[in-house]
Amino acid sequence: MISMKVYLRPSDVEGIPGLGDLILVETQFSAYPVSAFVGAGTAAPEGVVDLNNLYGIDRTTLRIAGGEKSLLRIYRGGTLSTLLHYRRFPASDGNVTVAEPVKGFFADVNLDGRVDEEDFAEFRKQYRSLPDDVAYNPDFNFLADPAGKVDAQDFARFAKEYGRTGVQ
Ligand SMILES: [Ca+2]
Repeated sequence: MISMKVYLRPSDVEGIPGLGDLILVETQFSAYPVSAFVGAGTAAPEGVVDLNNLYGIDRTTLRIAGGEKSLLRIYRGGTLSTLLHYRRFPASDGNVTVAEPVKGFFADVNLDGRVDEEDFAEFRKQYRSLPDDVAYNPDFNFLADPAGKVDAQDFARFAKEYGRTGVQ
């Protein structure tokens, strides 16, 4: 099982933050995504996704070794915006555990091993966004600064890595 905390905007502190958000987990190894509601069976703003419900192409339970690429899509109930988080599945020891999905190298946004124009296209969508914007995605605040804006400093960090291949 994986546990994903959804991003809460600074102005979301009122009420029950994150409640009503839907998490969808997709991986290339399964044609069928799995979903979970944030707060169902756990405390918001966390959503727990049962990876035992992932089915492989042969329609049997997908065996997860850990490290497989996945895309977590967060449909935000309050704002109707969608946040995309590229992650890898945590390593599994065969027991039932709850772990957070693993981030990759920051500049290889889509985790395909290359820092290229596809990553830049994702970055560009987030450029100049602020922590309170409905589509703000903290994955793109490469340089953790107090203001949190996705700005020229983040772009500079990204640009330094541009063109890299074989990124783990
Ligand atoms: Ca990439």
